[in-house]
Amino acid sequence: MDNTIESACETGNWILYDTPNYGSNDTEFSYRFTEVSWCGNIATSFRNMASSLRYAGSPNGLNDNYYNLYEGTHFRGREFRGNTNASDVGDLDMAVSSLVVTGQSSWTFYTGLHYTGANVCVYAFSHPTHDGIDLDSTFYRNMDDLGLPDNSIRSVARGCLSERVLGHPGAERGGRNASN
Ligand SMILES: [Ca+2]
Ligand SMILES: [Ca+2]
Repeated sequence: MDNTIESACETGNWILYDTPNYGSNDTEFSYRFTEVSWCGNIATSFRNMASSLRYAGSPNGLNDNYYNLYEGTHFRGREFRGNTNASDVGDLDMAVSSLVVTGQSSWTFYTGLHYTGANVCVYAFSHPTHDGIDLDSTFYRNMDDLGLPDNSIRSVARGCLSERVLGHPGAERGGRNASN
């Protein structure tokens, strides 16, 4: 199916890449979906381009609390992910350039090991729902949007432990792709 995908039916957070191996080259384009039971055409700008794809979010439940950190901007390259506190982020130490948060919990990201340094708390911004099935997620394509220096994240804690908060809890759920 290389370079042939033009439409899709999907649920959850999916990221498509122009090249194999999830766009390990930092100049490549990526394209993302955050949907529940959606079918449709892929944007013309990315039609017949996808050469790899991967899922962001929990492997266990659609709206389980989870985070995905990426080495490249736009969710490219190597990944560090989890659903619990991480006092370090393994191979992505001082390398994170984009991230995804899924679920109703907030997560706090730190520029120091063991939950120290500059920090920011992130709640989901996007709240699609369909037939009573909910998804909450947020994509930060670069660190500018998060307000932290590029390649600075070193640890992650569950919950809102920062004075700086992006998004908020208890967001209203509207129709498909409702945001707040
Ligand atoms: Ca391609
Ligand atoms: Ca990086």
